Amino acid sequence: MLKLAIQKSGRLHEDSMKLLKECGIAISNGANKLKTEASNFPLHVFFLRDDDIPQYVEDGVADIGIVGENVVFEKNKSVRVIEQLGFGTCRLSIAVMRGAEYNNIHALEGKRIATSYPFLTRQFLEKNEVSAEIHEISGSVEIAPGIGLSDAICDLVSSGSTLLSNGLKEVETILYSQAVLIGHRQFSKSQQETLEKLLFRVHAVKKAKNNKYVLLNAPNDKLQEIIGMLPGMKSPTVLPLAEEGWSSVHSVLSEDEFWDKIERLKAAGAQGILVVPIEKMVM
Ligand code: PRT
Ligand code: ZN
Repeated sequence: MLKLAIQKSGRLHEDSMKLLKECGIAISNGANKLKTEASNFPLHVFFLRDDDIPQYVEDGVADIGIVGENVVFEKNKSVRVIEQLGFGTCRLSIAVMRGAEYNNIHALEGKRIATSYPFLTRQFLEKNEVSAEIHEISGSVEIAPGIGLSDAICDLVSSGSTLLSNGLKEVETILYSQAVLIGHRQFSKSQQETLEKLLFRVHAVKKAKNNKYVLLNAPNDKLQEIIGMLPGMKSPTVLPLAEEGWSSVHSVLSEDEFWDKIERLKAAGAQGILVVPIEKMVM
């Protein structure tokens, strides 16, 4: 039995639940519960505040957890990052008033910086040999300069619209973050086996998200050229069509090469191109 901690509510809750579902793990939504049990996998799920997850994992109250790297590095507990999960992406940045003069990091010398990330902010300033006053506040950090509480802030940014609407500009990025699976350091043999089972499924889900299944019709005289453009898991599948002189080609394309390849396939004579999302991909 493995105990997994996920965020009870907030930005990572939905995606964490979705990942479990995509891994075929059935749990009831526990938004109002502390704990639930998967019905088809040896997993208990705890619903906690994200800030508490590294501590619970370090203490072994939970064996593994899903939390932002920003929280993992800020809390600096004895846990290990097992896998990056690709959601909850954001960055931890320093921002100053839009009108403030800022040439380089030394503009922060002697300034007051409001943040909920005192550890990472201090570490960054020390690394850059800047001494500034850190004011730890727990919420609405972005309003601090506007009300005269600080000269700068260090906070999470995703779209940048919060900074913009508070008259702030981003000047330094301390960390790029995404949700990660963390774990403590002493798994029993059976826990390790369960973790490996879970990771096998997580990898299949992640891989599928980065790939598309492509089906297309190709005239036989262009077949070799078209096949040459397609990787496939081993090589593309080619089936004859009912219409003489044509074949159906099936393959898998990765997201980043997708648009470029589709254009080239069309130019080479491919027709009726269908692109289908892949649910799981096991290599
Ligand atoms: O209640 P609990 O303590 O569990 O939740 P929380 O309120 O501390 O965290 P929550 O749900 O806000 O965020 C959970 C995690 O989501 C964070 O630790 C990050 O790993 C990740 N994440 C991704 C973000 C953002 N993007 C994000 N944009 N967390 C917060 N923000 C906030 C940011 O603090 C700022 O206020 O959104 C605002 C900026 O967004 P933009 O789009 O305007 O730039
Ligand atoms: Zn929190």
